[in-house]
Amino acid sequence: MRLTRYFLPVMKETPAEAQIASHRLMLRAGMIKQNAAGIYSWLPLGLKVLRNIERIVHEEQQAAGHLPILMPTLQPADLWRESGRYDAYGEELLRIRDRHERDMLYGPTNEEMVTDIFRSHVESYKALPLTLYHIQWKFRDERRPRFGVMRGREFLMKDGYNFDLTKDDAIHAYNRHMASYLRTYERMGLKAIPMRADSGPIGGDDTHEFLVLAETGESEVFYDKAIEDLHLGDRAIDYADREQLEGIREEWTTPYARTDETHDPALYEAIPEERRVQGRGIEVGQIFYFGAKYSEPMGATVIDAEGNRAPVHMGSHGIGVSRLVGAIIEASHDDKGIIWPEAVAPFGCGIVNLRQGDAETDAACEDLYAKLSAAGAEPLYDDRNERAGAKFNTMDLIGLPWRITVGPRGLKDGLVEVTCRKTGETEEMSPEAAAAKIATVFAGI
Ligand code: 5CA
Repeated sequence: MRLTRYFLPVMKETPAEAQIASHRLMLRAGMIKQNAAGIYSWLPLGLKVLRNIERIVHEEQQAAGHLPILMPTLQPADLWRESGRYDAYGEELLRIRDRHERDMLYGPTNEEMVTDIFRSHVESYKALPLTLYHIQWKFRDERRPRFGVMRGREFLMKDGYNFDLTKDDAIHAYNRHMASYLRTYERMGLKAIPMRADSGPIGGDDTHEFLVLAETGESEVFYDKAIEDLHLGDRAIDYADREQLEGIREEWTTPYARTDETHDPALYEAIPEERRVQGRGIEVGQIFYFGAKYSEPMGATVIDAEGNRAPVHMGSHGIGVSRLVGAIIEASHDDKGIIWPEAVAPFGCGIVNLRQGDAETDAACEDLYAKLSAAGAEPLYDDRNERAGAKFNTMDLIGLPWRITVGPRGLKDGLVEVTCRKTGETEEMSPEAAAAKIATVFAGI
C-alpha cells in the first residue's frame, strides 16, 4: 500500500477523552472513529489488525476441531423467554420491537440461539461431540462504556458452544478450549493467565477467565509468580488426546491465580511471600461449563446408545476479539506509539523515502516495494512529499515492526537502513539484503 493512496487519518494532538494508552493510540493512529458511546467504526488500519486477530482465532479454533458458523446479531425474544434470561439479563440487554410488534433483541451472547440450532437438527449421540462457534458483533448496553474498544457497547466476540453426551466429554471440550486459547494468545505475543472466575449471567460452576496483565486493566488479580514462567511454545497439541489436555489444564491451573471476584486470601497467603503478585489485568476471554442449564429448559436432548434420551452437556467459550486490539496495545507500546507483534501487524514493514521525487531514491523504493509485496511482507510505502521527521513519527505511531529507510546519501554507498520498531536498533545493508531479511521474518507468519 502507498500512503498517498491510503486513508490514515492520524492525529497530532492527544484526544482529551481517552484515558488509557491503547485508546489514545488507536484514535491517534486513525484506527477507529467513535460514532456513539461505546460504538466505533473501524478504519482501514484498525480493521486490518482486527482481521489478523480474527484469522488467528479461526485457525486455532479449527485446529481444535471446532466448526465455524455465523448467527445473526438480532435474535427473537421468544428464545430467551425459554431459557428465562429475557427478564433475568437486566439493563444490559438491548430490547427492540420490529414492525409487527415482535420482541427482538441485539444478542449479547448466543447460548439460546445455538441451542435452538442444535435441537432442530441433532437427535443422536452419534453426532457428538460437536462444537460450533462464530465471530460476530455483540451488543451489551454497558453502564460505563470506556477505554475505547476495551469496554464497548458493540464489540466483536468469538463465541463457541460445545454439545456433549457426558460431563466427561464436556470437560474435555473445556480443556480443548483452554489449550487453544493459550495458543491463540501466545501467537498474538500476549501472556494471558487463566484465572478462576465467577460465571455471572452465563451460569455454571466451572469457569476460567484469561487475563493479560496491564496496569490499566479493569480486574484486580492475585497470582503465584510461578505461572508467569509457563509457555506452550511450539509443543504439538493433539486435541483428541484427553490426557495431554488434562495435563495442560493442570499445569496452568495449579498455581494460584484469581480475580478479586473469587480471591481467597487464605490460599493466597499460603504462597511463599516472594512469589505473591497482586496487580491488574484485562480479561480477553472466558470459558464456561454449565451442563444442562440451557439444554434442559430448551429441550436439547439426544438419544444415547441404550436408547435413553437426556439433555446434552454444554459449555460456552468467548474471546474478546475487538478488546484484544486494545489489550495488545496496552501490552506493547512506548512513548512514540504502538509496537505491533509481527503476527497481528497491519503491515509488515514501512518504507520511508527520504527524498521523494529523486529519481534514484524513488526507483530504489519502488524496487523494495515490489520485492516485499511479492514476499508477502505487505509493505506500507510512505511516498508522501513530507519531511523525514514527519514520516518517522507516523511510522513510530502506527507501530509497524520494521522500517526500511531509503535516502540518496545511503544509496550512494549502496545502502539502506533497517530499523526494528521494538528494539530501536538500526542496521545498514544493501536493499537486496534488507528485502531478504524482512521476507525471512514474514515467511513463517
Ligand atoms: N457466552 C459467553 C462465552 S461465549 C460469554 O459471553 N462470555 S463473556 O461474557 O465472558 O464474554 C467473552 C469475552 O468478550 C470477554 O472475556 C471479553 O474479553 C469480551 N467482552 C465482554 N464484554 C465486552 C465489552 N463490553 N467490550 C469489549 N469486549 C467485551
